[in-house]
Amino acid sequence: MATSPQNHPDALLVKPAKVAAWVEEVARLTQPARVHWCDGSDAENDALTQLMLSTGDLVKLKEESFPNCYLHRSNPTDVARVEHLTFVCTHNAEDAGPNNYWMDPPDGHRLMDGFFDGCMRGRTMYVVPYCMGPIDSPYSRCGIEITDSPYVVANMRVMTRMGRAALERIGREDSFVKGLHSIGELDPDRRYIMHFPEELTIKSYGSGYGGNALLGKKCHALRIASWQARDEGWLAEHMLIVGVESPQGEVHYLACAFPSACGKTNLAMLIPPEALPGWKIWTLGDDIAWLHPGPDGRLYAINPEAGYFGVVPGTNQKTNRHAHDMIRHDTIFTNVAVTADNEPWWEGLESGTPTIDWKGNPYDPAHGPAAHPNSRFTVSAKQNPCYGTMADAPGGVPISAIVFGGRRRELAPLVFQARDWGHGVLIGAAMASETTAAATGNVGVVRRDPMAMKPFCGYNFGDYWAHWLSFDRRLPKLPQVFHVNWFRRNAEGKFLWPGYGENLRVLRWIIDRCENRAGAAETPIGYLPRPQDLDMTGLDISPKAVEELLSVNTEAWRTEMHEIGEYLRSFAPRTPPRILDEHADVARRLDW
Ligand code: GTP
Ligand code: SPV
Ligand code: MN
Repeated sequence: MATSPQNHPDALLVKPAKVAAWVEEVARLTQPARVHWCDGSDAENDALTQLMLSTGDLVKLKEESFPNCYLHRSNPTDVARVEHLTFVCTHNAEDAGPNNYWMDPPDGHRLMDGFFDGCMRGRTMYVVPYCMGPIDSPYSRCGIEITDSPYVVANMRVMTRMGRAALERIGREDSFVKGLHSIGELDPDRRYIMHFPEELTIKSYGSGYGGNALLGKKCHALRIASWQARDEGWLAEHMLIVGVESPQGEVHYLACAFPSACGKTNLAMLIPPEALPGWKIWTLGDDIAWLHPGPDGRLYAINPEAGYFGVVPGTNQKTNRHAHDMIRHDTIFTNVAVTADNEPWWEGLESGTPTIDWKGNPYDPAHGPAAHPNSRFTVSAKQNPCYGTMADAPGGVPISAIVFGGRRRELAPLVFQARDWGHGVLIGAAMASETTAAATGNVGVVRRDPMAMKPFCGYNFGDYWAHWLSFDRRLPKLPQVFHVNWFRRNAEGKFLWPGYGENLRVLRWIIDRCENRAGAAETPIGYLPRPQDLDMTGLDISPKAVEELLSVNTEAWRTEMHEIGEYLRSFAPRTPPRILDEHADVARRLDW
């Protein structure tokens, strides 16, 4: 790609011609007062912060206890992803599949360009070059986000490798993902998140929030990347990546897919309980994994992100001390409450009293929680006390186990293991979970969320399952596949399993199964640990609770398998026959 001569203040940035041409085209459409190419420098970030403090986009938090921390209050109608306004535009509607809202690409462009026409008048248009993944990794992919939101720029700087190095890489490569974003009027009736995977293009209008607006994240690294991954033989997944080191120094890497607000950040930063001395946890990623067949026939993972956009409520010294400590400096908080002396506050924090709620009003418990249930922190991964430096390894880390998981008060046991890869893909495809505040709509309703990708798969789930199934032809050394559920409840509605740090006991069994050194019972749905197969040293849990957590209710599972069958078949004619065979196999075992 050739480069064009520089045009003004950012004179030190070399602007690749393809990028410059697109930026000009967008500027003609959106009519900004100024164009700012972001270099990612500290000086640039300081200036943006000052600007946002002056406009009220950011509020400074108490410097003595929360140095360099800021609060952003988003528009109260703009606090979560909007799945009903998120579209995948492909020439053939079947390619987007029943799992996506679809529009014909020309219609999608017409609709969006109508919104973008003149929308940046009087505003600054920021050109944000970013790299998803280590800057020197062959697996990384770059993009440019054009946005009129300085808050988005500040977040993209933390969440991605943003600025000069990314632009240089784009200059060396031939393609980049084009993401056009404007907060518009923040009007829910003029809000769409539109993807054109065949053109590597994203257009997002009318929201400034997280996954709707930080286009490198869900829009690029999952929806567009999953499409590319299918064509190129890899996987882009809604997964954390964690390294588990035993007291003997043996390290295993796990990639775990849990739906939004179902425990990825927490598991990725797990603090080993005192009863399991010598264990260490390394966080590689907390939300997205790109998985590639590696040279030795194993599956390798990189985290395309550089920061965490994590759920705030529930974070405290006991649940996750690392997260609690990590967000005490250099953090952007979105939609939390504040105390009288201007410290951030959220439900689950064990000290302080909220005086101002997330909307900026005096706190009144009659009006709901003080912090929004989907309030978030944005923080650099480097601030994580258990940051795994292998996250920067260009070749990624080899994955021993893939773990699927949902939030289910009933049915799904604490953990079970797939018989083989095909069965594992069925388990992923059959995942279900209670909805959470991460997306607008009802909370607590069980829905199918295959591989935790319901909101994020950029193409037809039928094709996606076929792609997953194909990996046993691509990979001689497949990871083992498991399913976990930390969220089972008893008749009184209490969690049966203590969760958080104690989840390490389950990870241990998973690793030991991968190494063929742990026992299990064979059941119709897969291998389950018997109570004696889990290390319960020092854990205060009743034998009855353990029995319930490790039981398979055949009758309930028959009903479940029936529903799963209907669901899989609803993707016909794209449902792969092989996944129906896997389904029939489990159904047959349940009828024994
Ligand atoms: P996204 O960023 O939306 O993709 O979510 P995530 O999967 O990273 O979820 P996160 O780890 O932020 O957890 C969401 C909520 O689940 C928080 O309120 C946690 O406190 C809670 N949670 C996490 N792990 C556990 C657990 O093991 N047990 C219980 N009971 N709750 C948990
Ligand atoms: C999720 O909802 O899964 C998130 C937050 O990780 S967002 O970036 O808003 O999608
Ligand atoms: Mn997520």
